Amino acid sequence: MTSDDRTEKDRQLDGYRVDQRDSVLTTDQGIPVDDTDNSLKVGERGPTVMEDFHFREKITHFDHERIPERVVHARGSGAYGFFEPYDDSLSLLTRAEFLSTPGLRTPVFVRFSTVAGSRGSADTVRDVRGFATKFYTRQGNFDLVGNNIPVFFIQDAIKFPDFVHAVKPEPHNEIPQASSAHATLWDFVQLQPETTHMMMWLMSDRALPRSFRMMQGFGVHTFRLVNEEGLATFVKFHWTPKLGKHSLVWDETQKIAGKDPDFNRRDLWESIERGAYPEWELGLQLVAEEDEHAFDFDILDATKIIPEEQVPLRPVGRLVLDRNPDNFFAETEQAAFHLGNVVPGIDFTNDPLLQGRAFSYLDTQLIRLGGPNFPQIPVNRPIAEVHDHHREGYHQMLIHKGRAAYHPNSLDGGWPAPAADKGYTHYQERVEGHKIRKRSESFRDHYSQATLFWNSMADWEREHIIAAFRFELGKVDALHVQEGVVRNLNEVDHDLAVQVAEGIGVDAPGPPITPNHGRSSPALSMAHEPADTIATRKIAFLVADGVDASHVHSVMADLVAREAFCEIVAPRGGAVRGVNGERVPVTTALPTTASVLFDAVMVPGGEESVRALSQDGDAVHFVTEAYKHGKAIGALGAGTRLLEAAHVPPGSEQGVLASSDVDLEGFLASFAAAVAAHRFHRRPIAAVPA
Ligand code: HDE
Repeated sequence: MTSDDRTEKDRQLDGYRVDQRDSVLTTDQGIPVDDTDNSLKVGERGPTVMEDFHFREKITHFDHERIPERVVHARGSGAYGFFEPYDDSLSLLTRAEFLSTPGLRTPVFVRFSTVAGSRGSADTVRDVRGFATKFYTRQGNFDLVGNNIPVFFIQDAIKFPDFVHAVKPEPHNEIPQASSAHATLWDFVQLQPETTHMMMWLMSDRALPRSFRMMQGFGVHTFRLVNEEGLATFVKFHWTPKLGKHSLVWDETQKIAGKDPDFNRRDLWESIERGAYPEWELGLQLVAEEDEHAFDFDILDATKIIPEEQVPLRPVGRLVLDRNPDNFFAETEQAAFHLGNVVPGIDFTNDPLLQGRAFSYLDTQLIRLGGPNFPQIPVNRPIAEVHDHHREGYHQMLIHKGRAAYHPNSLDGGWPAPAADKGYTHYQERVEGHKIRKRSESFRDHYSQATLFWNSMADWEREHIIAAFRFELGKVDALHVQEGVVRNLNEVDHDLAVQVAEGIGVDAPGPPITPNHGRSSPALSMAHEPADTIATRKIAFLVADGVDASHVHSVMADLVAREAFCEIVAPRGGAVRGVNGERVPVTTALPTTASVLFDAVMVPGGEESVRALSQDGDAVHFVTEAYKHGKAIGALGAGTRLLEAAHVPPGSEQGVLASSDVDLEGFLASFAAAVAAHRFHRRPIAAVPA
């Protein structure tokens, strides 16, 4: 990156960065330290003396290094980048300049997260993923604190503590970690049918993203855009990944959780380090104020989507992440997102979930970051100027000059003064009503959209959903809870409920109260993703001594030209010997890796290499397991014999490409197409022992 490409936020952070190269060790007071390996003692065998200020300071700081983790979304990883609108067309609808100034690159920090697990939990658990974006706009910070699923579990924020207590590890024994497969969650679910739609998404492959870079993001709530005239338009925010939306399969995710618990975090970090910058398109669903009631659901209900077939996405700009943080704690851990951070031109609606969030996010930072001055932490600081009458508080970093920390004042010239027409003006919505604790009748239908989701799935997506329900409910140790969930599922789709009931061994339900309405929304399925790129897909080349190095070179050159990431995997590290004595450097040794960490496998030829691999249980398992998980598998020349050893049947329609080397061009094109297809879900794998 040249210095000209740097964002204003990046330059601001320079003032806080500390480069310790060529520096001597000092205390926090700047006193040089001559020895940090031995405490100050009376004689060589002690005792240690109290006056050892360096020892005291070192231990004290260490004792205080931890802060509370986030109460939800504790595990996450972040990156910086920018947002750029395509044109100025939104200027008619919103005062938000960052959405409508062509060429204006607004710096961003994005944090992705899981929800239920604690900070050290595995990345690939079945869970919702957070997708929180802080836009450092010239008009102040705007935080779009979204998820990778467009609906939520509950309709009213007052239910959030109940829901989170149910999904988190159970309070008596703190089991299970980072998993919804336990009785308390499903007890809550069966008693609170508003969760049904979200549970359909959670049991789908959406909860198992292959990469943060390959998942959608959603603002979830309906917000408002407000223009210069004060006119509003309802809006839903959508992030669409440039690399397409892709998921892992359940068996794979469980194995990755052990092999590489940092799988998604590493993937984000590595792709940015390699210059393959993740990118999303921002799309908006816009609904005129007068159409608020034009739908058969309430647009203020966060358990509902607006189907894209009804209100198509309007593409408005792109988000690019191009820089990893320098320090995880300072930046990613201390990043404080707040749904209440909006800029002029973006406003709230009366969605009761949204209203509650507007309180919670500020409140939670006070305990997590230890006081009201957390907006001064470098990652949280706006690039817009900040002037206020707030004073003091823990960790105050600023030296406010002047006498008058109040408004109005005459002693400091009346400054800082209200911004008049440049200021944030709340949308003047007319509201009236009785003060009541009640849910709107328009929030009552909990099943129609769950059915819409189910109807929109491809057959393999449905199989995965049924398997997920069977797994999760199979872990529930209370029969009445299992039965309660099946009763709710029956109102989604009878066949779904029957299949889940059969799998967990409870009685199949009778006919539902309301039969399946038969409608679908193709945009909800992941089966229609274009298979047009293999960029950043990880491909393992399985090799041993005696490998045909020309196969390695020609196939790898082709895949790299298509922007795939290739690794040479061999029984040991270092290098292997090619069939003509050449040195082939090894990227990863088999004992340190596994097929689950790759998207595809390539087995080059070379009699000796393939013979060795066929007798190596790890190598054979690598291929069998990749087959089981639906991954593209290629083999050239003698390499095809490793597929035989792994009992993997060749067949291009199922993504297994074995070639005798005659038509390399044809092989390369078909292999790349198979990798781009991501997964082959129709393989007969029931009996595959991997
Ligand atoms: Fe959050 N949520 N949430 N949430 N949420 C938090 O704030 C809360 C909800 C989301 O990377 C907390 O700083 C309430 C919906 C993300 O730092 C907390 C309700 C959506 C993140 C909180 C919701 C989200 C959080 C915990 C119900 C998707 C991580 C730590 C009304 C649109 C942000 C923190 C990051 C984090 C409260 C529901 C997304 C406690 C009360 C709906 C991505 O304030």
